[in-house]
Amino acid sequence: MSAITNSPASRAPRSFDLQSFLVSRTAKVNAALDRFLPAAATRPATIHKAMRYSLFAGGKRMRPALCLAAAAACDGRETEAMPLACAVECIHTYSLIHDDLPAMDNDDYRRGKLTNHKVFGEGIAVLAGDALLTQAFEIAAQCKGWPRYPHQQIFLEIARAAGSLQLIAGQVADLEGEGRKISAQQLRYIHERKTSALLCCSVRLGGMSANGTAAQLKALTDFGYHVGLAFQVIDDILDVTQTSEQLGKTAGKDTKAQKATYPAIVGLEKSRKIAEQLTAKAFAALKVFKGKAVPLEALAEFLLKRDR
Ligand code: GRG
Repeated sequence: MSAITNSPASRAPRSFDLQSFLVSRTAKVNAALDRFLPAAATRPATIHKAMRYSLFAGGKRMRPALCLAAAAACDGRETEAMPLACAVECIHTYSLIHDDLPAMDNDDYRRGKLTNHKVFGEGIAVLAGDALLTQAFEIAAQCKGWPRYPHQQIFLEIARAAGSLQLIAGQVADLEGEGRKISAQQLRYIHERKTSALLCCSVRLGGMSANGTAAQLKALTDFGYHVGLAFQVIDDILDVTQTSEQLGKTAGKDTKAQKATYPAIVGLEKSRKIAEQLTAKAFAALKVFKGKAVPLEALAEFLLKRDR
């Protein structure tokens, strides 16, 4: 990945080095997650090994990066956003472990490694997912709480994004849509919940950790919603254009499972256009930050152009 350049489609200034930002923030997030989680040898060791196996399997850490960048856009301190960035990554990892189970997407590879149930067995994989979901709330409880956003508000934010009206609703609709012809509108419903809700929650939590104003939170919501939708369109494109080695998970699964995706419904070219349009909307939402949201802009652009 190279530093952002000033091509017409590129919004972040040349001086911003996204690669350094991602490398340094990933290292900080990994160190914090390591502190927050029980050590691998803590009894019962199997579950702590299984939780750590998937958490440290090499995810891109996009949700924590978005959370920290959103805090910076609102003049917040990254150290205060860190528990929330880690909480979101725990929820994301839990959802991946459960999604890979034979009862759901039935995948053998994730993040370039064997899936959790392939290594630890299905029972422990279910429990590792459950434990990471619960761990997220324990970690979030360690945030300091802010005048506009006390702990209750923070918990509500996370619970709603991960709950049966958002993340789980998206997964239910995804499961029920397999092998069926669904409309672009129904597909949008799935993407809003399965993908966009947690990405949106990540930036909102970053803003909350900076005690952001209602106007700032509204802008972050708008940004997160559109980046989240673009993220899933790109994910669907990568599923049909990249190899399993490049993705670190089984490529071509959507076609095989007869899943509705943007490439399947509108074709690859139109799908790319849609992802660009969604990213442009995300950029537009950042206007209120008057140049202080450069890392968020760079992340949105990176997510649009990513190849894995
Ligand atoms: C099981 C409740 C439950 C939900 C599962 C995560 C999920 C919902 C399904 C997995 C498949 C999928 C396409 C999810 C949409 C979100 C997404 C694209 C996840 C992958 O996120 P990345 O690319 O993964 O950020 P890494 O591994 O880099 O963290």
